[in-house]
Amino acid sequence: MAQLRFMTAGESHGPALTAILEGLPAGLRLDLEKINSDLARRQQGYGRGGRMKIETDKAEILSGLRFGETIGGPLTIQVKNKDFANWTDRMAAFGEPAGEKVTAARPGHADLVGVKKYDREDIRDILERSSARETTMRVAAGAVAKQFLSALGVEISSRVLNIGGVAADAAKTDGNEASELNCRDADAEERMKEKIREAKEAGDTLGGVFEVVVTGAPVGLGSHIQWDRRLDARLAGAMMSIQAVKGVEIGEGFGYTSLPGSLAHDEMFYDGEGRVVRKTNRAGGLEGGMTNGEPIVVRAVMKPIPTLMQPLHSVDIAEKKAVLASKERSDVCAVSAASVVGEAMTALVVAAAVTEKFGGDSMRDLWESMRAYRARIEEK
Ligand code: EPS
Repeated sequence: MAQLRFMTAGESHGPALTAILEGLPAGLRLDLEKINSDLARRQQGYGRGGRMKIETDKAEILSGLRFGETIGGPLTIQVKNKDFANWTDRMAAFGEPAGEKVTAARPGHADLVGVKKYDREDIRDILERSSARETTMRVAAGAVAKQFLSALGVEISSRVLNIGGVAADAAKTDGNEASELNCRDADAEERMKEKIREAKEAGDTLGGVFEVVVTGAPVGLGSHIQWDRRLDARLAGAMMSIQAVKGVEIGEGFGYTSLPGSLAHDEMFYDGEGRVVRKTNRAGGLEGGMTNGEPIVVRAVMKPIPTLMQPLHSVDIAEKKAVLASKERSDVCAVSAASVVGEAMTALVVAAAVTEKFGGDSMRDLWESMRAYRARIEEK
């Protein structure tokens, strides 16, 4: 039984970015527009840099799909880098090295460790792959996973909760889902934009917090049986794998610090029809590493982007002397983009757990297996 898995390839200024998804059941209808609209959502956001003006990311499907339906083979997705046209000499696969080497490392980036570990002299060999441009393919693959989950009644959304210390009121929902910063508190979004404007003027960058919510996931994805089968662990790992993410919490998360046990859990009651219901969801939809039927709630904190227009003190690896870090074109704040990447990573992890639990070489088999399981669960 193939569990859904994926890989990405490509450099930020190389010819193209690629993702391969394996383990999608045959018979899933895919809408290219839904992939492209998530790619566009990832590109938008107040505080994004110049690169987003160059690119209009569009997905091409190179394998695994015929006439809009998956056929069981690996799905290959490609997004071309328009900017490659300006980098053909410096990013050529063959030929003589061109362009100046990048030798001033940026604190907080993969630059210094990367050149040491991979025995390179040009930091560009590292930054091209460590760049958050790679998240384009996570979003493309995630948009496929979202369509797969949606066909099973599972939906995923995200929102930004904090940028540079400006917190949104989590209870507010007057913000537009398609707003520039993906914040549901319209008032806070204006203050976040002001904060980003100030940071930009100061040559600085900002981080923040985003939240991803999954609804409709069946009970029992993941398992308490082994550490690496716990779904909360897999979600946390997937979130931490997003460039610049430094912390993850599920449900009440770090808030548990100030709650006694009597207020920390989600009490269970029977409704009139013998179903177990809860009044709270502090566990964030996960108990014992398994989904419990409540919405899955994951939050992540993104550190401020380490490429600064007012660079930090650092070192030049060629001359072995003190310098200011290199100034690459970059974003002032990419938390709203990260929220779209968070949706994608969550979708990929939940979709993998679904294929693990229900198997199915075809969507028909999978629907049948899920239906029978749900019927048994209902009887409990
Ligand atoms: C990004 C593309 C990159 C950066 C940014 C994110 O493009 P370029 O390097 O050509 O400007 O704008 O990458 C980083 C912030 C980073 O630290 O690497 C993208 O597509 O999201």
